[in-house]
Amino acid sequence: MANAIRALAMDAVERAKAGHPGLPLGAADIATVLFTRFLKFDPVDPAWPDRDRFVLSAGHGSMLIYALLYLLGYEKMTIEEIKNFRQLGSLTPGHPEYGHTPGIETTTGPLGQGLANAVGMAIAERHLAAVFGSDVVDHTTYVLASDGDLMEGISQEAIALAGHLKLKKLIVLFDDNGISIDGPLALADSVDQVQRFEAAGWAATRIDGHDPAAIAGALEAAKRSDRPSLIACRTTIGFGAPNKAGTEKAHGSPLGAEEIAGAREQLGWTAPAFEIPAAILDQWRAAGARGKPARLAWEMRIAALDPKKRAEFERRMRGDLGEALRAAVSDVKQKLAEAPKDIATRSASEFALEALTAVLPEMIGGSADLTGSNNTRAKAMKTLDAADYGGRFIHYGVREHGMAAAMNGMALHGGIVPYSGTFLVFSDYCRPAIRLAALMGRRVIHVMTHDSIGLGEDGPTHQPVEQLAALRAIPNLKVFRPCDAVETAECWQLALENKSGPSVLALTRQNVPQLRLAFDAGNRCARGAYELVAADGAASVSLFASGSEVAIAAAAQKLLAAQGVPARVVSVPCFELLLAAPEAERGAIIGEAPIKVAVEAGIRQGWDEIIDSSGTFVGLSGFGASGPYKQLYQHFGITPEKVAEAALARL
Ligand SMILES: Cc1ncc(C[n+]2csc(CCOP(=O)(O)OP(=O)(O)O)c2C)c(N)n1
Repeated sequence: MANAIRALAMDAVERAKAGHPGLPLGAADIATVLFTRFLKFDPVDPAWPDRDRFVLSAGHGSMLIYALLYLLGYEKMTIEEIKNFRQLGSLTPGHPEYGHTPGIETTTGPLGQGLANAVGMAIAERHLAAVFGSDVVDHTTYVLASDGDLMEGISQEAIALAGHLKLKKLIVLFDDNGISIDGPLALADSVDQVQRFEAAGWAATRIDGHDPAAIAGALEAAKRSDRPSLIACRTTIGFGAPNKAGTEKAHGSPLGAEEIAGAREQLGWTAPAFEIPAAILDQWRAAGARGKPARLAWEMRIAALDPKKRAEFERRMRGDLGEALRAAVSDVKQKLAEAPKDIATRSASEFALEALTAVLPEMIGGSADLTGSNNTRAKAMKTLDAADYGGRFIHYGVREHGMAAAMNGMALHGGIVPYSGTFLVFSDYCRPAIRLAALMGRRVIHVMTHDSIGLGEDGPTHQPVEQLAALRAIPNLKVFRPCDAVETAECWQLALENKSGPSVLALTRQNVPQLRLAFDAGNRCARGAYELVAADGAASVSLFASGSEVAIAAAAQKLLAAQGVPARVVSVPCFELLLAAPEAERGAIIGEAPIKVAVEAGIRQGWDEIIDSSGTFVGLSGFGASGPYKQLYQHFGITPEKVAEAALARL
């Protein structure tokens, strides 16, 4: 049965003239034992909520999972798809893509991410089991990880968190083949992975990854463990290839016709390319049918649940927020209209979160050791830890990358809307995971505070300058930078309603005045920008700004008015929404004023889409500095006077 995987992998890579045969050939025995005897799944319903999750963290070995999906009888994975490996539009892209191929749990390829996603999936499982009971949620998350996955720094964050949280239903199978692209691992690495995982609180063992009995024994032990488990499986990369096995030559290129012929002989595989002998295919299909009774039994249990509980579970798995969100946001805005708050937007976010987390139990918050600074913890939230998986706030530790990737895993698992916090400048430490959330279209929300030189004395290492532009460059990511407490509530609503992608909320450390004093029933941020202050008469100047600089623009507008220059102020909390608005609406928001000035305490990049290259930008062109924030704004010339001057200079 394992040789069926091997044959499909070598033949598909050969036909595509590109791909990675080494891992599927080496890990075929591990995968065969796992998928035929342990993994709980049903090809008839790839999205069955209580299925076990399998993450191929080493995404370059994609032919392993494609071969499995075909052999097990996933309807869409036909032999034609296998033949079309790596071709445009096929279900068999170079690296596994979530949302594209049924049966793929997460998009992998950037090494280490899948492993960290799996930690999030395992957290989601424990949490939902605590909330809904093990009758409803009871599954295991399996990972196949390579040397490369374990060399990446993110793996340390992920395994430390998993060990700390005692995620006993997380099992990592390490394809311990001692080979990476450059050659033997010994060129670059001498870590004892078993000891490393043990040090992080895992159960860890080393076995022969070509011995089915040893693989099964280790999996059985792992399933009984009270800790997450690592099974280091000694394998030979390119197993079966007569000359290339055990060498980097098997890693990432077609084996070649001669080597494939030799492998067929060595493996005793006589069937032609892309043909699986009926007896073997039947065995695989029988393995694929194995999970159906478990799925049906689960469906019976769900059907027998208290209807309210069942509806709530199904709502959460669908990711619908219901009416409660709108009412909660409206209530927050009413309160702000009655008693305006001149507070930092991070505090405004906390104010909104108190209301939102109260009505949305699927929100799981957290912070990378900056809870008090990010204001992400609502008072009623209990800590989610090994003693109480039912808690809703995760202390991720100083692990921004692992946190962001675990959040992706929770969002992929379903039933949870993860949000968390760090400083905006450390978005760089989260970026690879944010990019994948955007690529996969998953709803994760990053609260990123201390969003400019406005953080003051911590100085240029902590002052984001290029991060807003860099985040805005990621497709399908929404970057919100609200200007006051009301916009903060509105942006939270938009982030939560953004079901098909991640969002970043860039929030201030320093206080800002509440600029929106009247109650608006509608969400004025929904188009990404809007006229906050109208000009007295036909505007000759449009002032655009985001976040803390909107108040500066509003003050500049008054200075200009005093000089008889009619100017309007446009608040721009979200570029992406503005640029996606229909042209006529976008045009109306941007307006006709001949002079356009943008103000943002960051670099100019990106603003030209709004103010054109002919517009004037008041912001930064280099790093910040250490000092009290008001002095920094003076020092860098981001003041109402300078903004007014810049506009006047253009008249
Ligand atoms: C973050 C990241 N860096 C680099 C790569 C390119 N890359 C793909 S596989 C690989 C290493 C291959 O070694 P290993 O993980 O042991 O896989 P094997 O050779 O056993 O298939 C590298 C560097 C990548 N996919 N992701």
